[in-house]
Amino acid sequence: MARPNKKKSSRGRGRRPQSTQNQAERSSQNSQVAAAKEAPVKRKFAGKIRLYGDVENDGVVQISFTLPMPACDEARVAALQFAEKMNIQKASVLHMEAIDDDFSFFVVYGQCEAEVDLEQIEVPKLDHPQYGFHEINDMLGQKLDRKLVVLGACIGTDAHTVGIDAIFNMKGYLGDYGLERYSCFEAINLRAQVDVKDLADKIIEKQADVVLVSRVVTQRDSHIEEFKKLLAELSSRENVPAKLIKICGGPRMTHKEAIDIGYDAGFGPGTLPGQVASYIATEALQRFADQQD
Ligand code: B12
Repeated sequence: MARPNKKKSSRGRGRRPQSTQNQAERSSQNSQVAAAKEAPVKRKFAGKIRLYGDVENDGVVQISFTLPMPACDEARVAALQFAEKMNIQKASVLHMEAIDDDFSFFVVYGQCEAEVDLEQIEVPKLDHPQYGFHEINDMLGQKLDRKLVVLGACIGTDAHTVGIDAIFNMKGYLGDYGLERYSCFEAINLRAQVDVKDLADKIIEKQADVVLVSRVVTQRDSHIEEFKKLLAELSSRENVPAKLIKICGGPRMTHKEAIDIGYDAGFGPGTLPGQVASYIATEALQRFADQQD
């Protein structure tokens, strides 16, 4: 990638040297990441299970839904028929409420025979190591001769900035520093309502190493469509960095869905910036460390 290397002296600009940082501040800052850094959780479950209501394997379930009809006796029967068609037996309506003249809300209780075989469940997960803030800065500082350019945006008409801000914000999120705080990243948060064409322009202009894309509005799976639009836009452009790391995230995103649609990684609810930074560090070392002069 043709980008002039920045001098190593730019590392740590605007941040107190590590040695002068208060120990308590460092340990508190790293506490969230440390929690995530514990050994991978061993599976504590196996075999077939049923829904748990009052006692194990009773299959008891409570569901709620809305019907497009007024709350009335006919609606109550319709709700029970829906439950039956969903294989919920011995169903009873616990709660019916008018939520508008022509809509009714239900809570239905019943029993379901369905079983799930846990042995058959495979969930692709990110299995990179979890590093601390200082570890990442030191590691990338030593192995790359420049800062990684990390762009972020919440795309399309989506106005929700809080999620992408949580990942980028210098001050951090839940005690975990955001990417802007890392001396190894040039982190640029374009915030919300960013058109994918504008984001693609920026990726090319900055010759970004990483793009972080957010979608919080997910109605009718619009998040998936919007994430795909960015990929389509990038594939129609020239001079897109060949090794661009593409990450998407939001409250309804999983890593599996992200890789299924062509991203490198996906992050869901409760993501901490340090988890994203650890993934970027791991992936960047694999992709870029061999490009050093
Ligand atoms: C605050 C809020 C707003 C604020 C947003 C202010 C702002 N500057 O962002 C305002 C009032 C503007 C707003 C507007 C709307 N909102 Co709103 N809003 C919320 C609310 C209450 C909280 C969202 C939030 O801030 N969460 C906190 C952050 C930290 O969590 P997060 O977004 O999930 O992000 C985390 C992870 O998902 C992940 N993550 C997210 N993105 C990314 C990206 C990457 C790359 C990575 C690695 C990780 C990552 O990391 C983050 C930190 O852990 C939610 C309901 C809720 N309780 O979630 C509704 C909600 C998101 N809004 C909703 C709706 C419908 C709207 C409106 C369409 C309402 C309307 N009819 O006008 C408009 C949207 C207009 C538009 N053009 O987008 C719906 C969305 C429904 C859906 N499934 O699509 C929700 C779920 C409310 C609801 N139950 O109906 N909203």
